[in-house]
Amino acid sequence: MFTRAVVRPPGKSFDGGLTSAEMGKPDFDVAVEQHEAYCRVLEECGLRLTRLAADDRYPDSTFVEDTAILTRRGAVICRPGAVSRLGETEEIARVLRLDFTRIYTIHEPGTVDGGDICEAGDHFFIGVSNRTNENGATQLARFLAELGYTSTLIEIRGLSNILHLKSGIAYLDDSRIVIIDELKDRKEFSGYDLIHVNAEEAYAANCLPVNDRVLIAAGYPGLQRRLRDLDYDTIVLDMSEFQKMDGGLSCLSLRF
Ligand code: CIR
Repeated sequence: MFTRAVVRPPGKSFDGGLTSAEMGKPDFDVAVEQHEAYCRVLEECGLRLTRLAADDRYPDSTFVEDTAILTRRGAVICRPGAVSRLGETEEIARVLRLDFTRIYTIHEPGTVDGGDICEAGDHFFIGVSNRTNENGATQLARFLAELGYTSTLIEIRGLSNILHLKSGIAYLDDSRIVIIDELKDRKEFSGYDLIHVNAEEAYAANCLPVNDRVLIAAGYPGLQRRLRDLDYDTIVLDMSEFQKMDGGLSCLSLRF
């Protein structure tokens, strides 16, 4: 069960962030409203939020997930793969030190974006992407091993349609993984119960289990129906402005 989360609303510079989506500029006011709705839902799921102030120096800083990996046994401060995001970890590290006693840090030349890390019980999938390099992935695997977790590296550099591993998979529970077509035949996922998301709904693969609910982006009825049929209690959230900046539901919080 999660009891806490760290969030940060988008700042005025939000539309200057990195993106590959050709969906137009995000509307700042709508983004702030969508973020607030997201925060309310996390609270409804029982989480107490640490709300950081918006930080205009870092346009992508609302995507706090990329700055750290939080586990029950300790935290790892990331070293984001985009130069413009490197400074985001400073304040996150300060905040996490208040709650975590075991904290590791990814060091140069390693890079790790939290969006590439998918926790699946006591196992972690680590995406090696254009943001998370092999050096960073290997450092992280070592830290996780010291914390008593196993991990597997998943190569995703050949996939042009996802930024991070978690853009394409979400671990629900009971060995169940929501997964896009491009990843469903990877041997690393062969022991799991896979819920395929078709190409038109690929964005929805980044859904987010929070305690006994599953948050899902609005506009993806196929996945929503599948989850409901499997008895998941879903909450639908409009994510349009974050999607324009390549962000999804998981990116907007650090849960623990
Ligand atoms: C970036 O390119 O870094 C941001 N515009 C989006 C980050 C999304 N984060 C995530 O998927 N965990």
